[in-house]
Amino acid sequence: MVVFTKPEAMTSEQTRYCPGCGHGIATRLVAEAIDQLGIRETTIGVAPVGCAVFSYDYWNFDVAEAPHGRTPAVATGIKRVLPDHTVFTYQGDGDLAAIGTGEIIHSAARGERISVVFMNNGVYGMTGGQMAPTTLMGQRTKTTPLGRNAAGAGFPLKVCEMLAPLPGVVYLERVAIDSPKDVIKAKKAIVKSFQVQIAGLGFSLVEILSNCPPNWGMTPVESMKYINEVNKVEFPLGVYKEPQWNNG
Ligand SMILES: Cc1ncc(C[n+]2csc(CCOP(=O)(O)OP(=O)(O)O)c2C)c(N)n1
Ligand code: SF4
Repeated sequence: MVVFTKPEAMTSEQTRYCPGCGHGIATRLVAEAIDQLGIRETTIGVAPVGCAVFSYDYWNFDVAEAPHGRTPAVATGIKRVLPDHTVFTYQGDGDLAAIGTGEIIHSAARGERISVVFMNNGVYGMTGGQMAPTTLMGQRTKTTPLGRNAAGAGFPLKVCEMLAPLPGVVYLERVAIDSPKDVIKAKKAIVKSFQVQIAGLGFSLVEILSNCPPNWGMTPVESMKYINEVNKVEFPLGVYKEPQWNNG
């Protein structure tokens, strides 16, 4: 009896994500979702700049690479040229919520029929753990060594809450990857986001609360506990916009 196999939508490449990094979990969930829907031959991912970029080595389907933050713009172009394909972006919080804020807001405002998988780990992971727009109040990072304070660095950006009022946005959910129950929910949300796109409904985004153990100065286990006890308080999980399936 086979109990565990590699998804067809993943290659055999060895991971370069750090041990315990949530990118490893989410990269696999995307592949499992694509296998579940049987859309591997018609899916195109868009990888960003940041640790999320490594995903293109691990996925066994077409993936384009975008300049930093321009990920939704590249996905928009691909989707408009190939409307029958399932097109998604896989972005960190530096890519999506800092340098790429304009791209994500305007893609959402236009109601582009793309899916976005948004990895919120609260820091710029690849470049060594600088503050991101999603860094928590008081959180120590390389650029906020005394902890983020409002006077100097403002408040965390809430992407789901920010995009929810836009009429072109049809589905928004915030999930996490710190427990088996949350991982199952995260996969369901990714599947739903692809289904929304296949049904032609409009823009959707799944925000995943993730970790960055080396830059948080924690072990993988401590970082998972931190997501549960701290991150989920600032970023409540849940559906921020439910799709209306008969609107298509
Ligand atoms: C135009 C441009 N500016 C800055 C950089 C440097 N840079 C590389 S990755 C990165 C931040 C990535 O952080 P995030 O999107 O949160 O992804 P993570 O690594 O945490 O997954 C930055 C600023 C770059 N590559 N290109
Ligand atoms: S630096 Fe952080 S985000 Fe990047 S692979 Fe390592 S743990 Fe993951």
